[in-house]
Amino acid sequence: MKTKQNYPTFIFDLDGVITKTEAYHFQAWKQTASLFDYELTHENNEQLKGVSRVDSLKKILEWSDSEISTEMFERLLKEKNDRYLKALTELSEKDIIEGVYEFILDARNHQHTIALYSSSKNAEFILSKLKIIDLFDVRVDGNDVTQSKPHPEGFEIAAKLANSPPSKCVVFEDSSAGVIAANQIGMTTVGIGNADDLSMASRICKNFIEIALNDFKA
Ligand code: B16
Ligand code: MG
Repeated sequence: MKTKQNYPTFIFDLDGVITKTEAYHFQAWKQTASLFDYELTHENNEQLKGVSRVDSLKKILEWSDSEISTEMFERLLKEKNDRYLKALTELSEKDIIEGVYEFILDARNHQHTIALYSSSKNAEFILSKLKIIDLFDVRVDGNDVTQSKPHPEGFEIAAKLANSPPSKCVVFEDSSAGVIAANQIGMTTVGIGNADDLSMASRICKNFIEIALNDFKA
């Protein structure tokens, strides 16, 4: 990929930054947790944001003090994902979070490289439903990594594919796991959402209405 040396590369998270699929994950996991008589709370859900499907189920088992066989583990992962995908049936471009599409277009017009790093193995499917898959020069998702957020592997891969040093990458994340991961390798982090959960981000914004391309001028 051609380097655009003078401009930071923007790396976007998907769930919670580009579209609000987090509520669907929460509903689907709630049902899984209820099998263990465990009521999944919003605090629990904050800790599941950005975390892979496998690691999410491990956390639920830990919280509910439960142990299950490998077969059951695989079955619950599949059932959760089936519920989640069913909830996404009607997902469309109307579900893109306010301001983010316009920001990406503006950034593309100003020669910024646009990358995605999502922990989701459904990322390509979701981007297609939102009809924005072509906006990304680089896409990394849960299928490309061996270790999920808060490990920085996915951000390292995205930076490499974008031909950009981590210090020249700006990451937009709604999860503390994602912010921790990107901070670890010296990327600039912009937390999108609740300030309490994202206090380690370089900057925190409620949404993209509060963000302008000029904020990232070198
Ligand atoms: P899937 P992100 C993450 O996406 C979600 O925040 C997290 O809740 C989910 O468990 C994870 O993807 C895996 O998703 O089950 O679809 O593979 O926020 O990194 O875009
Ligand atoms: Mg997210």
